[in-house]
Amino acid sequence: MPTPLIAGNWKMNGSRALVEEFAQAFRDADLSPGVEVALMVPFPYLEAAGRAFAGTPVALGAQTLSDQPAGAFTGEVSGEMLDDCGARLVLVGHSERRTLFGEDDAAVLARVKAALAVGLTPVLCLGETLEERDDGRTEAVVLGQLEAVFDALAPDERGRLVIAYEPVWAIGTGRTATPEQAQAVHAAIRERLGRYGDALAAGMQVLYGGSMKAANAAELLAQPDIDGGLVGGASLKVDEFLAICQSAG
Ligand code: G2H
Repeated sequence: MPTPLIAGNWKMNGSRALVEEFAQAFRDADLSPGVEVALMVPFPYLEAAGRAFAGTPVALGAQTLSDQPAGAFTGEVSGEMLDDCGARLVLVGHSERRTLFGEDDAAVLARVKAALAVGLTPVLCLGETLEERDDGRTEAVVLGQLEAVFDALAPDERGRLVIAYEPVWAIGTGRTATPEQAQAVHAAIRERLGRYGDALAAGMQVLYGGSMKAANAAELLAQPDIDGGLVGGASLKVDEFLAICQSAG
């Protein structure tokens, strides 16, 4: 069984004060050592968060990265810069990046490779829209997004990713996939990962994201193929996020 991972995605929210509030709470928290915790904070807070989270169980993450290593790309942030600021993980292919910023499968793959090149753990996000689900295309879409990356990676690279399944219709809507709906897709993801090796499939952390909160985390995390959560809105409230982390242990 993979170690459970609860990753908070602050999106374009937060402040220095919130970083300090989380650091204090996690310094004092009674968390099971069997749970991994990460917070994906906005770029400007990375360095402060890296310092503040030192000595806590919280690993630092970012929300995206450039596909380029350096150069004349105004406004972009490279993987090496994230690493330099202490980030260990980075989201890639979040549905907001795919839909609002036009990142297609090729762009997602390029960012996964850029993250791997500097030793960051890419958290590869997959998910179908409501229209795709209603058309019965959930697995085709999600597994297609998975294969677009995994087919192009070397065997030794594949095991360095984390996967997050986030049904687009459940993101920030308050509408959560039922545990059974989520488990069905997670099982399909793990089965497809088996094409790249049984050990890889068994060891891969596959997180659920989409309106996860303290009230529904335990039943989602109890599903056999759900190895953690990618938490958006509920990761902005320290008590709520801590409760989710506790329910994973
Ligand atoms: C999905 C999730 C975190 P929320 O985007 O990535 O956000 O929990 O607010 O649905």
